[in-house]
Amino acid sequence: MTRAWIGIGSNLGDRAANLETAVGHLGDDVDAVSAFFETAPVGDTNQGVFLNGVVRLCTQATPRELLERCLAVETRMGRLRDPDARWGPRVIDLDVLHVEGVRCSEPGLTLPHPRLHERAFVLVPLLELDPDLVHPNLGRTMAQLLDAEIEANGPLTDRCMRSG
Ligand code: PH2
Ligand code: MG
Ligand code: MG
Repeated sequence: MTRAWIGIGSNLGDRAANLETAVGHLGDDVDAVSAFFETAPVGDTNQGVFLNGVVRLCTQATPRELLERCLAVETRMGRLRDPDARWGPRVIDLDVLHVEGVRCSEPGLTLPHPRLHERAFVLVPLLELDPDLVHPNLGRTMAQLLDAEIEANGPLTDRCMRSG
């Protein structure tokens, strides 16, 4: 069994229900779910506020199978991909963030996720689950990476707040 971390996000419709539904669709492999966080949109800032979280799986699936599982959940939940708005609003987004012991760069699948370390909306929930997890390419813990992110982008207030 391998541990894997999946980032989940939504900024359309009932965002909390969308995240809960996605967790349900990830099935029996779900090992832990972070709190959900209200996060300001990164990239295309002209869209609604996101709700983000991280799910830890304990799984026998390969990284490629995990990617396919995530895409299948997105499709099942009615996600429509607009090629002109890669970072636009979405009912649900599931990203494979990290798989224990895996470093790869293949078409459609780079692990760890290439932007993991620069996104508070990923680091904050990841840190809640596994603060001592080390990024295999950067050699730093999630806690250290979040410190660096805050150093670069300022306080989390107004851009990543625990929901509820
Ligand atoms: N996802 C993106 C782009 N920007 N911003 C926030 N706050 N949360 C996201 O999940 C997110 C984003 C592309 O997947
Ligand atoms: Mg994403
Ligand atoms: Mg995605």
